[in-house]
Amino acid sequence: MIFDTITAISTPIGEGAIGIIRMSGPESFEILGKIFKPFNKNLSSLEMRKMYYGHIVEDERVIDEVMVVKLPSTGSYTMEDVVEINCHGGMMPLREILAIVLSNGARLAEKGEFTKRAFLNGRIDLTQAESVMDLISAKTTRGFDIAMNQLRGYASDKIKQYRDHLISLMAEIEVSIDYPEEDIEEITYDKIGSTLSDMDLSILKLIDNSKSGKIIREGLKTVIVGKPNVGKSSLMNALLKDSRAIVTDIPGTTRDVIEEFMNISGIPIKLIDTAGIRQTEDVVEKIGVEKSKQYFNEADLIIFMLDSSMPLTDEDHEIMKLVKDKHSIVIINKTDLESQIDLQYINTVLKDKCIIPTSVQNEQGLEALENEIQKMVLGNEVDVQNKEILSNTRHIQLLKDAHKNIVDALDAVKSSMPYDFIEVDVKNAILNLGHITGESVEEDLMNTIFSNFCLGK
Ligand SMILES: Nc1nc2c(ncn2[C@@H]2O[C@H](COP(=O)(O)OP(=O)(O)OP(=O)(O)O)[C@@H](O)[C@H]2O)c(=O)[nH]1
Ligand SMILES: [Mg+2]
Repeated sequence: MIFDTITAISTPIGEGAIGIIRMSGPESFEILGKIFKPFNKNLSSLEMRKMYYGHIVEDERVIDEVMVVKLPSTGSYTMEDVVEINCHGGMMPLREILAIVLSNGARLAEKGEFTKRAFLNGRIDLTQAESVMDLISAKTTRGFDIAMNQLRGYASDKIKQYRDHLISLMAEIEVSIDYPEEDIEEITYDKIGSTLSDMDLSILKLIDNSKSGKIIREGLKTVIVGKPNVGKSSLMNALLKDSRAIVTDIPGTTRDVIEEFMNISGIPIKLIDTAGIRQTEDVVEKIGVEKSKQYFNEADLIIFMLDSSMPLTDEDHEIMKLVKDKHSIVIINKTDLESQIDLQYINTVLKDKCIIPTSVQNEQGLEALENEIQKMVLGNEVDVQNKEILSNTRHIQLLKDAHKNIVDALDAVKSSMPYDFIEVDVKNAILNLGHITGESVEEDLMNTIFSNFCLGK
């Protein structure tokens, strides 16, 4: 494939010691030749993969002192000729040099275009390309490890292996349909069934592993709910060790939703403090309460807070009903005050929940809460060392789709449907798996994926 030459500033915006401008494409070296004056060297003598000191010049005017490196297409990120210009950090040198590169024939790269080229030129598959973005945005070391394993292609290998199995199965089925009279070993329902059952089990296992992968990548959405004034914002602040949310003794203090990330043993927790749920006529608070309910529904985990210093109210009862069927932890707060709450009742109604007494004010019970959250996430033993783990929602959904195709195919086998029917499901499974690694990928999907990247990557 022939491409034009793209360029972008590859370091973050803002002041820094150095900044890097990158070019990739067939004209990279030629453009460099027009704008770079190496110190004590001839341009033609510059070797690949070596850094050279010199000046970026425009019409004899020196723009900046730089270090420059040329990377050949055989060993670059994009598999094209690449030039990296290390200049002084800060917006002025970076912008000026970028403008010069552009005026000498390069085009400004779109978001993610360098990585897209690596994909299009076959250096990495789509799963690996997407993991590059995960690496950049990883919030904890566990998230980083998963993304790194993905970049190394462990998950892709597994998916490709499944896909290859299905392709050979399909080939066998097809031969039986097309050449029934030929003297070849005939495929049987038993054989198709056993191949598909094996596949069914391994894909289910991968889906199961990946549940924790998604949490580690995106954070466990943890929503603190409760009636007004129980101490939700105080808990948020205590867990973050920061006065992030406003705390007062006035019920209805929090009106908007506050979100912050925290890290519990490498699990990113997206902690969400919400407005206390109650009936209210206040227009602003009402919107806040509606939002709380919406977040409640989308939560991975609910922290339901009660105030031990007062008897249960209608609001508590209402929330309790909602919490029952949710993944949740119950916090009985303000245990430093005299207890007025009916603990026995709570223990009965929420008997299968973990109930933790706390005094957020005295920092009591917080450790127990953190331990419980950790146990809940790692409970189904996320083996992060497990290298074959998918963490990206798009991948997991496609894997689930492929799994559904296989279950359908198995059903067709069990009811001895004609081979054509089975073949359709197998074919769809192959397509869905191919979408994960990019073996079969449409243009617009590809564009959507790469547009999520940052500029210059
Ligand atoms: N005695 C005692 N007071 C607490 C404790 N935790 C929080 N409070 C107090 O309870 C009051 C309400 O705390 P907030 O954290 O604002 O409560 P909230 O649930 O966010 O309230 P809304 O935002 O109005 O829904 C404040 O005066 C806190 O200082 C505790 O463990 N013990
Ligand atoms: Mg609050």
